[in-house]
Amino acid sequence: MTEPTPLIITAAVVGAEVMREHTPHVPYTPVEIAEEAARCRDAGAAMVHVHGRLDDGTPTQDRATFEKILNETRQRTDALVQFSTGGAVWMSVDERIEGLDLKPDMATLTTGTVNFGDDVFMNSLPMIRQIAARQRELGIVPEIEVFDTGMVDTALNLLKEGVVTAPLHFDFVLGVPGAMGARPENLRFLVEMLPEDATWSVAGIGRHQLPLAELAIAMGGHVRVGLEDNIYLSRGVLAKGSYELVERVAELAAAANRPLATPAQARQILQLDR
Ligand code: KMH
Ligand code: ZN
Repeated sequence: MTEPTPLIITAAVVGAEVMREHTPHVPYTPVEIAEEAARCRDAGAAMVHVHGRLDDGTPTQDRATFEKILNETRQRTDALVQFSTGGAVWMSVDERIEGLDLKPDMATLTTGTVNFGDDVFMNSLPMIRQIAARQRELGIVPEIEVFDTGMVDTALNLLKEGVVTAPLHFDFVLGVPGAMGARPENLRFLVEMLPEDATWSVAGIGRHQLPLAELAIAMGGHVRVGLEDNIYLSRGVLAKGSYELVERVAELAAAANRPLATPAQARQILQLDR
């Protein structure tokens, strides 16, 4: 019998939308983010996905903030660090990729424009090409963020053009209002579109987070959880941090006999040293 692929849990500890008014547990400062990253690693995460925040919680992609986040995190944990290049909906591309030269272990690349609640998350083809070119130049492997079906097609077209290189790693972000829904059949459909050598994870938004995580574990994919995407552990119960959501996924993985990937294993599975 073949051994199951170790499960990579990515903890999205802070995004650009969830504020302290929504949950007191969202980290803002680089030290808070790094401490949360370490708790998530202890709970079983191999990677953290991060955005920057000013001390008052305002989203920022400022290079100096990312430098502090990276240094503080690396002092506390061996978790891989993935930078967002999505930032917040109002940011320019130049602003969104300012910190990439700090060489995080990975960085995101959204391959299309999408409604994002009442806003629009803008990613025109020239913008995508600019972000991908910078990542290539710096040797950073992208995680392709997919909010809707056409984004997979675009990624595959960019692969043919050589803008991104195989093997691709996708993260399906399902359940953003205005984007693709978080139905199980949507996940199955997206996975069927992928080339043989691709890897994937799922990030369900809100109440869809843990059910989709359980499905991804069963399907052999990987999982992203955390306060960026969902602030509740169960109905009406706030997670005390992203680490509690990671703990829950670790339990689901144990029940399904999926071992958890270490950061070194995640690096190998995603071929980050290609
Ligand atoms: N904050 C969203 C508009 C990413 O991190 O790459 C975009 C986002 C995607 O969160
Ligand atoms: Zn993000």
